[in-house]
Amino acid sequence: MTNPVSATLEDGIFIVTIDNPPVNAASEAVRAGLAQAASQFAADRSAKAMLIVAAGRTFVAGADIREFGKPLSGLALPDVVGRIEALDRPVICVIHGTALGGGLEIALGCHYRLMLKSAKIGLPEVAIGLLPGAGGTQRLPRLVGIEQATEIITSGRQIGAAEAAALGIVDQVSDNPDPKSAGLAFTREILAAGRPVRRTSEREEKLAADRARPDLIATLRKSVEAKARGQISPVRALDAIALSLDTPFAEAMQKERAMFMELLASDQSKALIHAFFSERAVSRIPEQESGRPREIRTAGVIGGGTMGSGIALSMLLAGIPVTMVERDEEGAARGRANVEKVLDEGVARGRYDLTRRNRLAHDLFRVSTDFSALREADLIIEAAFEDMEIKKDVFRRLDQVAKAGATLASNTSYLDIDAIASVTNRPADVLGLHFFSPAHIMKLLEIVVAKNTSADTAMTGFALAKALGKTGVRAGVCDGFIGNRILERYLRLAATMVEDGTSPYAIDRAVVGFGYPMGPHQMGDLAGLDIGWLARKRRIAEGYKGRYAFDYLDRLAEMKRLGQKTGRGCYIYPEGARKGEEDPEFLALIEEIRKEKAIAVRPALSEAEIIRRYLAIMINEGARVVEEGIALRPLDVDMVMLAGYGFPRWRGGPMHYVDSIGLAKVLADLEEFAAEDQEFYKPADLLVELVRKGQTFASLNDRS
Ligand code: 3H9
Repeated sequence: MTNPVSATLEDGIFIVTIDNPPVNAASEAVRAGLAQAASQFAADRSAKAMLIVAAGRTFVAGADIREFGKPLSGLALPDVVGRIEALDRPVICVIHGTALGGGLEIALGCHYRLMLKSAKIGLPEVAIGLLPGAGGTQRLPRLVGIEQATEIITSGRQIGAAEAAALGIVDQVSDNPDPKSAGLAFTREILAAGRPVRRTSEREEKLAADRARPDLIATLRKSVEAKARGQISPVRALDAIALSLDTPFAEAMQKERAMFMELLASDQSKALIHAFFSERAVSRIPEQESGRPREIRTAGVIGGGTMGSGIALSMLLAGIPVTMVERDEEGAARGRANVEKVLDEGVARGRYDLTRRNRLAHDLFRVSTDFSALREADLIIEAAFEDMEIKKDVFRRLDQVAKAGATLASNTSYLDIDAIASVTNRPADVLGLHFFSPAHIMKLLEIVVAKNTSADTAMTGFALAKALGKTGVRAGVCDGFIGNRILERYLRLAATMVEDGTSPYAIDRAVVGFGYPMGPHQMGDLAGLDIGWLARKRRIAEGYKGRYAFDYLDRLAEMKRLGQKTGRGCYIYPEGARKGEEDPEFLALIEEIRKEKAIAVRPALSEAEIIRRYLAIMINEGARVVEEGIALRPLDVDMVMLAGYGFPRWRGGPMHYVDSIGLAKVLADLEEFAAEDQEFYKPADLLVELVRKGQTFASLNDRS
């Protein structure tokens, strides 16, 4: 094992450097190296202080997540931090890049902390189903108090230098971009001032104040539980934080460790770690072998409606200049107004100031009615009306004006990219970029690689996703790509269950109970019921196959009860409310339709039964999407459902989830349901094959 931790003595300062690329994770070797350095410093009486600094782009980004799931080997991180804190001369660290999780916990074990201005800190363990397990739940409350510590630990958010200093987590912020020289200067200051050893674990002032607030933990628990929506790690993190009030430090550390180990063994942390690695693995695509992304300095967007303006915004917010082209002056003005409205909201919410807003709205953003305004654009995204002829017309015109080497994309959510590309003389430069509404917020970007899309073009799509801070997932061409194709299945299932006798409200409750932020009817109301209605009309025109059960939603759309925007849809929204109330008239309407269609109504399904069906149909379509090569791997399906469709992240996505409940069980469920509708529930060949071979979906994740 090479030692990633080195130490030198310079001018009486014992400098310890951690060098474990790419993110200096606290692996077994790093832990051993730090412990060894601490012993060396303890023995070297000529050293007046110890300075911990990291090489490369960041301070320690946490424990080594790759070691999780394997038996602990070597020293545990909390012990290493304890040894550092116990040293009898000042220990200082300098934070650059990101000090996250175990990385920040090492820093909290130091006696003084310097942070570079550009750096960020955080305890994001809850995001992977854990809690800070190297003293974070005990030391942070001693610095910032219980309330702040709970907010920081249960949100897992990253904190900038100014806030960290204001909260008292770090002692000083430095403008010096070089961690080592900044750290040395700070250490000399501390020595010159004769500042003493100051152990975080011995600081009691903040906790003393919190002990005088008897209801504090109970109040915090209510809000943490509500936000966690079924995820256990934030709630357990609060349990651990609460120990700091009444349990001696050493004993609380042992309990923190036990709770950490309990979470590490949980299905939730396995699912969240799967999501963490899948988020990174999705960008591993076959095209990276030969393709190189093209630079995107300027972009164009066709269409200033909801999608077009959202796409323009997401690029503007990433600093990419955008020219938006609309049909006429009125459309252009509307497009600009859509963009500016959201920018104004950003100012009102304090996300950025007026200067930045004006820079984005005026220096970086242009609207035009002339396609030739797109002549210089490196990337042009079409977000016109969802109609093949309109799209083809747009692409013919783009082909005329776009410069050679420009990337041409369509934001279609289901149309055939090959057909769209075929009207240009450069199909290799064409791809699908399927954004989700609201495009400047939603994390998912489906990158649709068509038959003729070149590797460079595909890679450009992925580079764009990264620049926009989105999760790009590669999809092949089919109706609905990955996400909407699976969505179509479970919406159809929901409609069938309603027609057959189950309340739409029970379905929403079951789905929310599973961990989704909302159920299918709440989602319909939020998006606008006209959207699904129009999509179904198209499907009917193209020849809808199978049982049609959406009459109850079509009827609402016909009555102009379109959801939140009209104050009434599946739910009633009292003036200004975003949470709907159940509507007895809607239930009566459903009853009427059941009678009209002479449906043999069955007893309402239980919530467990609703979920059993919901998952079976979702997983089955996920398997088909993988089998057909529309998704590269099961993990790509998981990322789509997590980043774009609200599948609870702590369940890892449908394909990870099915591995944990057993493929054979889902196959048996499908075979049972197939008695009701042979075609709808027909098991995917891939599912059948995996069950036969006794394999999991995870076994397919290694191929790329
Ligand atoms: C913890 O600390 C528990 C303790 O409380 C208690 C212990 C007892 N380990 O994201 P990137 C890999 S829990 C192993 O693309 P960026 C990552 O997979 C941990 N590997 O870069 C990728 O590999 P590849 C708490 C890690 O610049 C490569 O590094 N900490 C780890 O966009 C580059 O990563 C966290 O949860 C890790 N900890 O973002 C922080 N982190 O190239 C997790 C990264 O093979 N990490 N890798 O795909 C992050 O949030 C981001 O990676 C970071 C850099 C912000 C650091």
